[in-house]
Formats: sequence, C-alpha cells, structure tokens
Amino acid sequence: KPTINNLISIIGVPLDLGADRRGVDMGPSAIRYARVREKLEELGYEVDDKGDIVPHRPDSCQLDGTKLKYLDEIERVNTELCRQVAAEMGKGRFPLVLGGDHSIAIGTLSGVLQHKKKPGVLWFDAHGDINTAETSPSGNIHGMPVAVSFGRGHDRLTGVGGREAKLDPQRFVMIGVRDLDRGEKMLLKELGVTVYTMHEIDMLGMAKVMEAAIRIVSTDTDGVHVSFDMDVMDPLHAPGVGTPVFGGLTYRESHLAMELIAAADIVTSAEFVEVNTVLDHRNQTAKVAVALMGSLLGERVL
Ligand code: 4U7
Ligand code: MN
Ligand code: MN
Ligand code: MN
Repeated sequence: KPTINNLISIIGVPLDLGADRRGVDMGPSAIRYARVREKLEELGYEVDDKGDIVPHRPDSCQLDGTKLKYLDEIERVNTELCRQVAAEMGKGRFPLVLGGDHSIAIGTLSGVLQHKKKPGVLWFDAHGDINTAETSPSGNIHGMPVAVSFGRGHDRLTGVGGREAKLDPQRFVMIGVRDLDRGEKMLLKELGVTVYTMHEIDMLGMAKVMEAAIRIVSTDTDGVHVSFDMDVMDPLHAPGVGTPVFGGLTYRESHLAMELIAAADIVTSAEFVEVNTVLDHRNQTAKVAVALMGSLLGERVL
C-alpha cells in the first residue's frame, strides 16, 4: 500500500470562487455520493472523513482592489485547508483533498510543505495553472496555484503557510497539458518545470512519460503529491469540468498513470479537483474520479 499507515483523511473543499463557472462547489458531495469512502475501505484503508471546509459566499464579486477575484475568501479557505492538511499529516495520515476549484492546491501544497522539505509534485491538468495577477487573462485564482506554490504571485496567496515553505520547480512535473497562456509559457521556461504535453504523450505513450515523470519526482525528494484536475481527461470521458479542452487523456491513459504511481509506491498526499456537477452527466465525472483514486491507492484487477 502506498501510504505509510493505511490511514486516509478525506477533506472536502466546496469552493468555486476561484473559477468562472459555478458548479465545482458541489464536487465534494458528488465524489462522496460516488462512494469514495467505500472504495477506500474495500482497499483496506481506515478512512476518516473530516467533512468540508465551507466557504462563505460573498454577495457580489469581490475585487479587493486587485485583479484577483474573491481573493479574501480564497485566502481564508486555503489558510484553513493548509492547517488541516498539516494536522492530518502530523498524525501520520494521508490527506485526500476533494475539490472544489484548483485554487485549493494553494492550501494543500502549503500544508504538505509544513512536513516535507522537498516534495515532488505530479500535476495532471489540461492547463498550466501558473498565471500571476500580471499574466492572467481572467483574474481567476484557479489558474494560479502553481505560480503561488513557487512563491510567485499575490502576497496574500504566497503568504499562506509561510513565505519560506515553497516548492522547487525542479521537482515539479506537469502531465497532459494542452492549453497555456503566453505568460505561462514564459514562466514555465524561466523556472525549468518539466512539462509533458499531450504531444509527448502521443509520441512516447503514457507508460514512458510516467516512467520519466516518476523518476524526476522521486529523485532526492521526501514525498510526492498528486494534483489531479479532472479536465486533464478528454471531455468525452470527463464531461463534468468547468474548463473542458478537447484532446485529453483517455480513460485508460489516466488509469495507467495512476497505476504506475501506485506501483512506484511514492505518493504521500493527493487532491482531485474541478468536478463540475452542473455540467456532468449522471455523476459520471465524479465516478471516474473515484475510480482513479482507487487505482492511485493500489486497486488492481487481479
Ligand atoms: B484550471 C486560464 F485563461 N488559463 O488562467 C486562466 F485559459 O484549474 C484557465 O486548470 C485556467 O481549471 C484553468 O483563467 C484553471 C484561461
Ligand atoms: Mn487546474
Ligand atoms: Mn485545468
Ligand atoms: Mn478547470
């Protein structure tokens, strides 16, 4: 089993203020309804569901004097998420965070950084999520968590969990990317992040890509975090996401990636985000998310 003690803590974050479209706030409920706890218990884990970190809903879009939408509330929720992730890891438990929009990675990663000095990160996403206030075309904070985790971006976001606890871009790998803004391309190159776009996955195949990715995040690191944005998958397989992009991972490619991470026995925390129930069909995307969690945490056919 990939986790140290077979203990998993589920933390739900029904936040959608980081995205333009409403609906990801129901993600944690949809994932629970798709029987995440039962799946993990079948695999032999002891599961503690900590419930949700509930955001306050502002009456209107707060601009807080900056271009960043809902900065106040997103900072508050992520500060609390950071605290909870750190507390669970402090008890030797594996945090499994359910989103919610991807801005919650700010809190998850800063929580992980309270315990791990040099974690590796596997970031599955159609997008780079490495915008700053200066480069963002939308002002939506779910497009910024990667920049924030490297210490780039608004003070109030980089301050969550402390300004010193930041990730090393050398230990960060993106997989499945196919939609980057201008400023994101520049920052990715400047920082030297490894990016396996859909092109590399087509050329090499998922098995080879994951072999290389796993080598990077498990060399000279003290843990690995998996951040899985459901929009990395093709909208055919995961229609319930806020920002769908054609040409994504198939059902099997995403499972193979999870299975290879499980086999490498490296993962110490994970989050699954951006399930949008309003756009989903019969909870399909939440069910796929739960199936992927199973594979990541050691489920096998035989
Ligand atoms: B997600 C975008 F402009 N790059 O910054 C932006 F295309 O967490 C999209 O990956 C961000 O879903 C998508 O608003 C954030 C846009
Ligand atoms: Mn994302
Ligand atoms: Mn995305
Ligand atoms: Mn999205």
